[in-house]
Amino acid sequence: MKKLISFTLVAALLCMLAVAAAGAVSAADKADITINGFNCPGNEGTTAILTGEKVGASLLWWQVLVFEPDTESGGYKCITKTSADGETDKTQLAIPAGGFAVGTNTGNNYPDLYENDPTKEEYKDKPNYITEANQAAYAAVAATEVGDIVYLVGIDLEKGTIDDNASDELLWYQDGYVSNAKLTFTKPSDSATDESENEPVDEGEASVVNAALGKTYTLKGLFTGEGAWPDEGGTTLTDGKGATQVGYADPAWVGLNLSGDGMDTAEGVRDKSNIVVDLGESTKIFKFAVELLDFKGEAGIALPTATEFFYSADGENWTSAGVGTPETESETACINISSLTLDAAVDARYVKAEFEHTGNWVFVSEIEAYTQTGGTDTPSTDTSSSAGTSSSAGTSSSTPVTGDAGVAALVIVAAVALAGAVVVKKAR
Ligand SMILES: [Ca+2]
Repeated sequence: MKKLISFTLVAALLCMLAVAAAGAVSAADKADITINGFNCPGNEGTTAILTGEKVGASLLWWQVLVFEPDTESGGYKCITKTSADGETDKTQLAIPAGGFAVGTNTGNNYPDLYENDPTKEEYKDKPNYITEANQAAYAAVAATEVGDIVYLVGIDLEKGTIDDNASDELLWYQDGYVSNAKLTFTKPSDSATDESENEPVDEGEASVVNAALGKTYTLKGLFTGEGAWPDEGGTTLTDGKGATQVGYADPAWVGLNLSGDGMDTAEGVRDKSNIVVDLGESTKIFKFAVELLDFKGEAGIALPTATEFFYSADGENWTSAGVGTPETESETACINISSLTLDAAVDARYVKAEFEHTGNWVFVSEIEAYTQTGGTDTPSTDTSSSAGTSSSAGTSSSTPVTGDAGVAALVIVAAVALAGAVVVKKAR
């Protein structure tokens, strides 16, 4: 069984939702809770797993959720929710056997506080603990209700570890920090994203993974002038998170401009911007994708006239893999994917997406390069649905289905029934 982890359907869903009226929100639609700490009640700006018999710390300004194992779902059920009101002491909050708590706080921006009040010596020389990723996790905890079921991804409760890139030099609130650890509201397929709770993968079973996830990259055309849409910390485009807003206000977007860094701005030249990802080692890649803001030219933002994908062994000599195709056809502005699937995988240490600009701006939120691991079949994106995902899988058999996407597919079916106007091309 092959699986594709893709933002394709999520983007399609967002396009559809722009048309369809918002439906009922089930637990499965809730945003993942990204985890950036483990048993660290002294940290600011953290969303951490807490284990033990009790929470054991007052955590007055933290939201805390408590979960117990749920045998029926195979996940964990939220049994207690407490607020960050500055008064509720969580010290005695019990954690059930085999369960855990999640604590989250926003932290302080000390440089800002100190600037506003230089008499406060205690603010001096302390960092800004407020990060976008943790703010999102804080909001996701707030949206969680007692009775919700969550699943662990990249979290080992027994070892007390999470799958992130923290080190002595790189801390959870610093630029460049990436965490793959999260609580999801939909059951993950037994894919490579879940390293902790997987059943053993059968011999010969293939799984498709995004080799660009969490990797470093360089940009040509990043606009750094006034009104920039910056690339915060150089991780935005491989953090596995797509945009959620059809508009440039979403910080998930990075703005590449005809007059951005490294662009040839000579009269009559329309230089091409690009993203180059270092995959770290030679990797067999069979599919490339970028998520783009399809803004129909508004504010100078449009899909590129062409998105060409390249690969290289040394980062200097490039071979074109071909030109990507937008996966969504929409009359209205939307989040779109330009992707390219190859007949045969190529060896790539570096991959590049090069944009021929239609407007001044290309807004991009993610680049992906897919490889297939553990399988004996030839690479393909003709994925079958994984067992145990939503019943909608059967209605979209040619569509890649993951735990998330299964839900997306269900909502898309509903949205099509409601709207009936927008054509969504299925990924090939
Ligand atoms: Ca991203």
